[in-house]
Amino acid sequence: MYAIGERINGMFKAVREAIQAQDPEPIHDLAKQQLAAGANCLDVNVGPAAADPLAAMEWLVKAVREVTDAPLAIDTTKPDVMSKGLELAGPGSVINSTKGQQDQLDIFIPMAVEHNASLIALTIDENGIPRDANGRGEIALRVVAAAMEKGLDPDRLMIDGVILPVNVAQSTPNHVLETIRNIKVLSDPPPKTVLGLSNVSQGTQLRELLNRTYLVMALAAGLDAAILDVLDTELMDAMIASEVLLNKAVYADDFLKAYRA
Ligand code: THG
Repeated sequence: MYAIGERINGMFKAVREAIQAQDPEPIHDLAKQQLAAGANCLDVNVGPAAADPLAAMEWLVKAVREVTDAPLAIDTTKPDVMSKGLELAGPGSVINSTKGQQDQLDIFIPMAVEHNASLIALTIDENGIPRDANGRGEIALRVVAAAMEKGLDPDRLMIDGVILPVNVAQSTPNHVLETIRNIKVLSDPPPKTVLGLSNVSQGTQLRELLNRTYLVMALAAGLDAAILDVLDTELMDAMIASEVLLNKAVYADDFLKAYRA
């Protein structure tokens, strides 16, 4: 599974304060810790409270780049902020994210091609989040067609079925699992699938238990990537055990250690 570390996000107080104070130390630490914990890529989000999101993204990406060349997922809805983030992060980055309506695809698909980036597309459009897996699949199909038309490889496209907190929308986890399974047969080769895992447990009790249980279920449904808390050791252990049980990593008696190495 492609692990995208979620922790460099202005939603977290420590990150928000580091951005405000222009103190790169906490950002350096979060980048290094997440990579050491197994992140393949780092999500970079200035948070909803940033006064000047463009300047904040510029500072944040530069701060991360002071300690690592790892791929970054630039997490913003704003095209100008995305463009600046991609430029500073360099090729091999991830656009996180576009919605599925045509006007958004017309902006973000060419941006992905131009910057040699991957693209996360949410199964949301001008009508909001679909009620079920069929609605999500329809948007995904539209995105796949638009990507083909504009020359973005399906393996550089990641479809996000949009998970919601289980305490608010209890049927959503099932709809998203069904969406992941359906996307595998959308095209040949199919696009990748991704989730913002922690969304499933926002505002609930026993968050870690819900997160790791849902990750295992989503991996069994064929999930390729997740934005998740890689610093949660039990979560990463469950991910590794799933890879072994799904025959995607070789079993060895010390499989946790072997995978981490
Ligand atoms: N899909 C895509 N990108 C995403 C999401 C998604 N990016 C943002 C988000 N969702 C994934 N990242 C997070 C990061 C943190 C939390 C949830 C998802 C989180 N934060 C604590 C909370 O809200 O309770 C903050 C607690 C604190 O303040 O310390 O849970 O779905 N493509």
